[in-house]
Amino acid sequence: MNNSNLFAVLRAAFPANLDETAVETENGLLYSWRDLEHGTAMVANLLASLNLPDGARIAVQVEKSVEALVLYLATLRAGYVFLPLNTAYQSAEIEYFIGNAEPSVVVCGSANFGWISKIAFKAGTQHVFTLNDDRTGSLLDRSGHCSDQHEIALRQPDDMAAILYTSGTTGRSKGAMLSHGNLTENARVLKDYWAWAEGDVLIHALPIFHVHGLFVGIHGALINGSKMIWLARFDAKKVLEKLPQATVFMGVPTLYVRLLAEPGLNREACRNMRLFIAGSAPLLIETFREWHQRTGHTILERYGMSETAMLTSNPYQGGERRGGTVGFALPGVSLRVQGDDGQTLPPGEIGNIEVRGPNVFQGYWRMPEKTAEEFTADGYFKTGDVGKIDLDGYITIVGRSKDLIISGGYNVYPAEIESTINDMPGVLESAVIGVPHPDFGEVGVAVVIARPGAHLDGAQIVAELKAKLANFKIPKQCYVVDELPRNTMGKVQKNLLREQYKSLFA
Ligand code: MLC
Ligand code: AMP
Repeated sequence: MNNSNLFAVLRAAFPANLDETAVETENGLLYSWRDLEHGTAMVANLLASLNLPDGARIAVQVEKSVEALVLYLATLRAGYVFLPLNTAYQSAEIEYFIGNAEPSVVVCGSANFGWISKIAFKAGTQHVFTLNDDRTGSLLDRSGHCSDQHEIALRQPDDMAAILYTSGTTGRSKGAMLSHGNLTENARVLKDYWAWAEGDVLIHALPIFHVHGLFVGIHGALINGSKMIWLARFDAKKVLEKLPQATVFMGVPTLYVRLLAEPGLNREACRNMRLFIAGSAPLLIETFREWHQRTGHTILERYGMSETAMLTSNPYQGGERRGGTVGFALPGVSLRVQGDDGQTLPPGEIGNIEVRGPNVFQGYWRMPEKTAEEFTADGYFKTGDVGKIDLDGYITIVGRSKDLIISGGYNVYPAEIESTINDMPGVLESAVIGVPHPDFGEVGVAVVIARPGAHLDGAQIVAELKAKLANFKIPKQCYVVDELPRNTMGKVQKNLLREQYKSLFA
């Protein structure tokens, strides 16, 4: 029987010589393909020995390391569902994810074991392991006793491989369920579209708890049997140092902005590079142009989402990479722009982007009504992005119908920040808006009204938020004002606030 397990597909692409280097860390540690094969087998055997139920979730909040990569691959290999969590999440956020997903296994850093295990055991999790970025922790201790031989679990294309939580414009975060088929299909399409070839080397400098670093980066390299240069976190100087040994780089726009600030970024530094890919947030045309001037390379911008993996891409070859656009729908993806009346709009007109294809997710975890709301009657997923398709077929994203800020490639939902601020004593109401920022592209700014007689301090509100929410969600400024601009219906006019504060960081 054909095994549709994504790990089986990636494993089949390992080079014949397993002694070659698969991953090289910034400290010069070398992991061979055999290390990946044996390491994933050992961790998969550990998971298999736990007698977990079918479809068990393995929730992971750990610092980036090659062992964390092995844990991801081992989870696929054993046929369980990987649930990555941003290391910036604080206890209330973790409590929600663990309570909602009910993982059988939680893996966290040793330093967080105390509070995370308490949350996990309360939610019914049976096993909590630790994994640190210095190759220590109970996960490795325990799997060290397991066999390095493991038969890859049989999976069907529709079986779940991962759950990625995405925040919502209303209510709590939703877990997007992605199947082995969704991820395999996307990885195969991108391998061809971006012409991955023998000898490619990827600089992997993104976090591995979101689509970009976890799927596009890792699957892209592995399905081509390509080596990765593995950086624990993005550091412009380190990337620059590694560029001559690499051929492919992927980043959110902030990474390109920071690289451009390095005087050493020039044609010579990029002499062996084949491809620079950007996505997760809009790439400014200035960045696109300056990159071309400095390096001679044209950044390839693409567009995707947690619910769909990659949807569109500028061409690698056979066409122009057009700055300001996200290119064409990928092979197999149907993309249309709809008017508010549900009719497909002609080229050039701006409307809601809807998509269909084998990469589109299976639905939101235990939220059938939410899932139904986000699909049209004819099976298209409503992305919440607003855009247009020009006469040549290039797609441009012009905005979002969802109230969302994308800061340094991370999504921040104003509704979540506002409700946290509104729960603070003395607060009557708040509005959080996104304003342009030279480094992060966009950042949040909070505008707050106090209850009559209450005295509020913006800095104090920010300090309180820091204790409750992931750091990237914290507004960079908080203003206490007397009133918010409203329309005749009484609704806060965020567009006017955005206009008022747009030059704050210019
Ligand atoms: C860090 N900070 C941020 C931030 N990242 N603020 C706003 N937005 C961000 N993204 C703040 C911290 O709160 C902290 O503030 C200060 O910056 C330093 O923190 P740090 O952790 O040291 O920052 P740094 O390492 O410089 O991180 C910046 C970054 C990182 C750009 C490297 O944010 C990053 O890796 N972004 C990539 C996100 C990503 O992978 N997105 C893909 C999503 S997938 P203070 O006040 O505490 O000092 C997706 C689908 C698709 O969207 O299409 O790909
Ligand atoms: P996430 O929910 O983190 O997966 O974020 C997905 C969102 O990121 C999309 O719905 C878009 O709004 C945005 N996005 C991703 N790639 C791009 C891009 N190239 N240009 C503009 N927005 C993008």
